[in-house]
Amino acid sequence: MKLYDYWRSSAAYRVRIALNLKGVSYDTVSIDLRTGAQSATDYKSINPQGLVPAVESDGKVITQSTAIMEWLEETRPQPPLMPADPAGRAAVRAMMAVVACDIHPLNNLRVLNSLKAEFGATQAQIDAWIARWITAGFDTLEALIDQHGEGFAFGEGPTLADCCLIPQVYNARRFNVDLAPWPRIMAVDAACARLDEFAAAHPSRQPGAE
Ligand SMILES: N[C@@H](CCC(=O)N[C@@H](CS)C(=O)NCC(=O)O)C(=O)O
Repeated sequence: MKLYDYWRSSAAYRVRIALNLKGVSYDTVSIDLRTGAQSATDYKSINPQGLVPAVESDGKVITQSTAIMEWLEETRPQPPLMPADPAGRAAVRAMMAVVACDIHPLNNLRVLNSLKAEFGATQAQIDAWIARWITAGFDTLEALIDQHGEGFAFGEGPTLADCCLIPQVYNARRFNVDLAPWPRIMAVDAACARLDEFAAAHPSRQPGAE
């Protein structure tokens, strides 16, 4: 399996965690977002959207991190990263969506570049924008973890909710967002950091990391 990856991409980081938890070995193809490699013709022939991650397996390409993780769960059910019951699965998907639909897309590189280039936003305004959407999403996740978490975001073991949450916590730290208001998220982050599968997926341990 090939993962089209970038060390600091939080969407790719989600997939790295899920691959590690499933025990799937893979080769990394690094797409350097700093040089615009994601928009090059050769990469766009893999992912027409020009975003990482993408996965190539048995001649098929799969894009979008949540689709990749759900595909992994369906094709490699052990260990399960989704609860057994439909209501539990819906709760995990809701947490995934808070990160992948309601926080991350607003803070993505192309959005930040557009705020700067088209609307003249200063770095201070960009930082406030990033913190605003992380705060809204983390307030929600804190309440959801209170309802569903028992050590991890949902239940007593890692699920796809943690695969989405932990990279978003990394992004919050990267942009100097104070995490003190969300003690439950912090506790989940600490629990996940103790697992090798999460530690090995950390951006600092990827090829090309600064
Ligand atoms: N919804 C997509 C988001 C992918 C995404 O936005 N990837 C970012 C890195 S985290 C990217 O490739 N950005 C390049 C750009 O904005 O030009 C997913 O979950 O896979």
